[in-house]
Amino acid sequence: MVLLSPSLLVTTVFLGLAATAKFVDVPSDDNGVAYHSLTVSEGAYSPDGGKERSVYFLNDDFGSHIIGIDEGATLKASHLPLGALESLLTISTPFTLHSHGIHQRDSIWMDGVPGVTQKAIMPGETFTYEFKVEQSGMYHMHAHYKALQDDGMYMGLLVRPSADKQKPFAQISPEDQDLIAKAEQNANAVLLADYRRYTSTELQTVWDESNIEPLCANAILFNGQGSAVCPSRAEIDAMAAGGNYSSQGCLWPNDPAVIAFPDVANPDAVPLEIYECDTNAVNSPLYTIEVNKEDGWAVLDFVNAGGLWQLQVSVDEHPLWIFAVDSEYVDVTEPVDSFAVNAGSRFQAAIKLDGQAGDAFNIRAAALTGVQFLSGYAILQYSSADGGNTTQLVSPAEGYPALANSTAYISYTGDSLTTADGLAENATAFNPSGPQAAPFVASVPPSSDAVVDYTFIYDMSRPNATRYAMNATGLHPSMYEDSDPLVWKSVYQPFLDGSATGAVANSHSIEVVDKLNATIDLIISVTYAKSTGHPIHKHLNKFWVIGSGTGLWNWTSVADAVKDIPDSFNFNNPPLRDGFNTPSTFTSDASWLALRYISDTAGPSTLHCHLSQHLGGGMLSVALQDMESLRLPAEFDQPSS
Ligand SMILES: *[C@@H]1O[C@H](CO)[C@@H](O)[C@H](O)[C@H]1NC(C)=O
Ligand SMILES: *[C@@H]1O[C@H](CO)[C@@H](O)[C@H](O)[C@H]1NC(C)=O
Ligand SMILES: *[C@@H]1O[C@H](CO)[C@@H](O)[C@H](O)[C@H]1NC(C)=O
Ligand SMILES: *[C@@H]1O[C@H](CO)[C@@H](O)[C@H](O)[C@H]1NC(C)=O
Ligand SMILES: *[C@@H]1O[C@H](CO)[C@@H](O)[C@H](O)[C@H]1NC(C)=O
Ligand SMILES: *[C@@H]1O[C@H](CO)[C@@H](O)[C@H](O)[C@H]1NC(C)=O
Ligand SMILES: *[C@@H]1O[C@H](CO)[C@@H](O)[C@H](O)[C@H]1NC(C)=O
Ligand SMILES: *[C@@H]1O[C@H](CO)[C@@H](O)[C@H](O)[C@H]1NC(C)=O
Ligand SMILES: [Cu+2]
Repeated sequence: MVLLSPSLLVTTVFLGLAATAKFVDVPSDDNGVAYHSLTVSEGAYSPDGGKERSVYFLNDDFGSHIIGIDEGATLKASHLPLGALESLLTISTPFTLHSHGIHQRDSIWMDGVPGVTQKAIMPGETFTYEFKVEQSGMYHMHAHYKALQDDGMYMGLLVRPSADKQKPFAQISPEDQDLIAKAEQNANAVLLADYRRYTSTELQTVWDESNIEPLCANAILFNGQGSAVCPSRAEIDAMAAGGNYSSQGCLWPNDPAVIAFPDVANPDAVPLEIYECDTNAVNSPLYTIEVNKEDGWAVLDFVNAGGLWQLQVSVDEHPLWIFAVDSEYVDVTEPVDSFAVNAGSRFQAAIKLDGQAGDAFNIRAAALTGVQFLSGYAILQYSSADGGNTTQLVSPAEGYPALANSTAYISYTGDSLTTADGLAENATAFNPSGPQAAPFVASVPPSSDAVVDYTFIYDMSRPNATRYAMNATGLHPSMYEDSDPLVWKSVYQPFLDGSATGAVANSHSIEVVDKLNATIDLIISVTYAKSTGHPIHKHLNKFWVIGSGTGLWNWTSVADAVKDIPDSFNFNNPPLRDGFNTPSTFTSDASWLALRYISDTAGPSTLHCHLSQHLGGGMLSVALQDMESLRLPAEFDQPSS
């Protein structure tokens, strides 16, 4: 491993220039190792031309660092936090990076959860993540410490499938399948993220002081680029249907709909500027994906790397053939016009390049929430024919950046548009539980009456104004992130023998699975109203989404529930995912999600809500799986003192 010398590091000063996504191809060496040296640094930046704020850069890139490796490679990414250099360049916080969706079958100590699979990396330390990637598709790596992901600490990881892997492209077009496979190899990776002009630490302070969770983003970024959008008052009022929304399209902090704990809420402690749109930030250049009509097809790989909103995504006038979800090929039989991507999830789509050379089309991402109206934009630009000009972008209305004059499939709030809006046909949206979400290579869970070794029922609740819980009190980051990790025997043993005491044990969020290959049901039970949904993410291997519903989960097992409500379950072709949203509780007081998986890896399996403020509020649990067989390499085990 080559360490950069401090003098070299000082020269990597970022000047706050607009970031452009730099896709870095990381080929494997003769030993199959793809080595990528990574520097995490800190500085002031504004992606949209508005107020600067403190952010993190990965190799000087903001929100746009993406690497590509080949399936089967061993990725070695070395993180070199800048230590005692000048203050602008000093990363002042501990952190870890989690490789989201990567199985870590033989490398659980590389899963990147501080206090669970490793000790947090301290300022000035270096750490090398090294693991074999036996999967393919779109992934991301992101901070798993506090809500640092929201400050830009994330990057893309595109794993190109091996040539002999079975691919679903003949289902899209038998004659074009090779073109699509080629487009997949040259995919355009897009890291989506909601952006806020305030750091996660500043927002946490506002939350603590007001007892009102801040729920207002300022822009939606595509690979670190985006523009504020400040629709006119008339336009906001038309969307608001009588509600009182700010210029940023957010419900004000004194609105009962965003106050969960009225007795302790103090709206006056919330700086209202958080909720106002910055009209100076409207003309920032949009991220542009250039495509060439001669290629016939393009592939777009979207990741929701944001921590706040689920996003509805579409490309104007280009139906999306969604061929992989959460990096798993799905049964793609017809295209859709848009899809909803929950925080942490990935959608890979092929589009047919039916536009004309020089044409431009808008790519849209709309926040899916009742408490904010917000869309972000990027541009799909067809290269011009020789000497030709490309389409001029123009602002469609007051408060919008310059956009293409193309026809939308979704509204500013993410709803599908219809013939009533002038479309020839109603726009369609991907159904995450429908047949098109089924794995392409059949993967069937143990059946409805299977022997289930463990049923864990998680009460997704809000113990108080600043806390979220997976169960009981929740596992707040302050309870584990800075501690010795659960992979160490001295730390996990008390949980196995029942002698654990203290806050972590009392959180009732550490479960024990005593054998490998156990069949485990996870019931995610949301027991409070007005939840837009929790995007539940499981580390290590995937789960099957076997059921969901609204109303209170009142059974002790899936088998009992199947007897009462068989239509709420699917054991034939359920989605195979590593993240899935619980149903919203706007029209009922409760909802549930039933997930089934096989515990095929020895070690702690982390399960949590992927919304940063929920994770930061304590919505996390850990299953200690077959810990007796876990063998840590000496350098990751507890140092003997
Ligand atoms: C909307 O809320 C803001 C902030 O609390 C307040 O200043 C304004 O008067 C309210 N407008 C209406 C029409 O209620
Ligand atoms: C391209 O645009 C330039 C400047 O607007 C114009 O002079 C030129 O004629 C255009 N060329 C074509 C092929 O349209
Ligand atoms: C946008 O396209 C429509 C239909 O093609 C056209 O009528 C309209 O004039 C265009 N608007 C602008 C600003 O170019
Ligand atoms: C299209 O959407 C409109 C408005 O929601 C609805 O009334 C109509 O039935 C839909 N048409 C079709 C063919 O589904
Ligand atoms: C949730 O907490 C309760 C105690 O409040 C406990 O009995 C139960 O086992 C916990 N559930 C899980 C999945 O840990
Ligand atoms: C919420 O609960 C946590 C843990 O029990 C406690 O530390 C915190 O002070 C509570 N906050 C409020 C606002 O009650
Ligand atoms: C677990 O399942 C895998 C895959 O079926 C199998 O290879 C392995 O031997 C099993 N291990 C145990 C301990 O059951
Ligand atoms: C559980 O809920 C279902 C559906 O809401 C209902 O039909 C059933 O009666 C309930 N069972 C119990 C024991 O409350
Ligand atoms: Cu949540």
